[in-house]
Amino acid sequence: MIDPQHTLPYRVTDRNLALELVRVTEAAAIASSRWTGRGLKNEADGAAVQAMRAAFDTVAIDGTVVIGEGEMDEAPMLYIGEKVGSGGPAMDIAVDPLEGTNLCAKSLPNALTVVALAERGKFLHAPDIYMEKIVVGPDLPEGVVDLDNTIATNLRQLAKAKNKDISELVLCALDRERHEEMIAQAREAGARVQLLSDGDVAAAIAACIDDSDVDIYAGSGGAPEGVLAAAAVRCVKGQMQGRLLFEDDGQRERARSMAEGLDPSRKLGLYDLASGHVLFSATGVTAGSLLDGVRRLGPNRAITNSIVMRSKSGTVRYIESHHDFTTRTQEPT
Ligand code: VTB
Ligand code: MG
Ligand code: MG
Repeated sequence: MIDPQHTLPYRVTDRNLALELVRVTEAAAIASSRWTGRGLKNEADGAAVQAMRAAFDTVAIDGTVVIGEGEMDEAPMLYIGEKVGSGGPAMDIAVDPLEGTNLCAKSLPNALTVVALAERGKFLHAPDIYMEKIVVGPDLPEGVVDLDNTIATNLRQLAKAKNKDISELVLCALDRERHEEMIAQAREAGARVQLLSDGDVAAAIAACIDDSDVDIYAGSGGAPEGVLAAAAVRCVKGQMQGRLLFEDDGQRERARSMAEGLDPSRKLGLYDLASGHVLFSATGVTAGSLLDGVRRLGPNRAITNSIVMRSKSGTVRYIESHHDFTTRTQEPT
């Protein structure tokens, strides 16, 4: 039910919104899936952005993009500060319309479309720089891992808390030169290392999910992706820390002006990244360990798989949707 005066408490509306959000990530996934494996990452990204932007028009919120495609002058749609939604409760929106553009272009696993929503002011307004991140799953002692520890210490403490041998632990990290030392130290400590070419939002979620083989995600990736990952980690009650990595004073100043009161140089806890009630939705574009990709059944039908979560209830829904394009004038692009 839409409340025209927006007087209903947030708790009434947020349930419905979670399921509205999945339509947004589904639309983006269907659109970008037409570019899977075609080596054209910008086209794939553009299709996702356009579809996601259009899908937001029907979501009953007064939304403001805080993590988006860039500044107003550099992004035509879903730019930071853009208003989206058809009216309703004031919400902040974090998006990555195609998380893993290269994964989609190369038809590699785990390309996702991602949206997170929170009440106004609850997401860190992270600039597009790198963030050092560490993520582990739920039901572990608070502080079992810490960005200030060496990776070997973190692995040792995690192994103890999980009652496992270090050799049974899997650390997931982006395959980048900047992680060489961390990877070497993790292997030296006895852990296994799973290297990804891209896509650390999926990796952060994998670290929190029981039936994945990942025990810990660590390393540096995009700060916007860090906020999206934090939204997901909140929903599944995992632990996460982040630290923005500034390359110069200009970046530091920018982060300060965006971060609204928070000292952006310090180690950030999960709630510094995403607080309040958080909703999260992601849809698979290419098949991966977390979600199946978009499957096309002829020209007029497709199946999508999504994960939709709310921090308040802790419910994690896997939604398989069967789409029939003949009932629309056009495929939801
Ligand atoms: C990171 C990571 C993303 O791109 O932003 C990465 O967070 C870019 O890192 O998940 P490099 O600059 O080292 O290539 C992704 O992997 C995909 O957007
Ligand atoms: Mg993107
Ligand atoms: Mg991304």
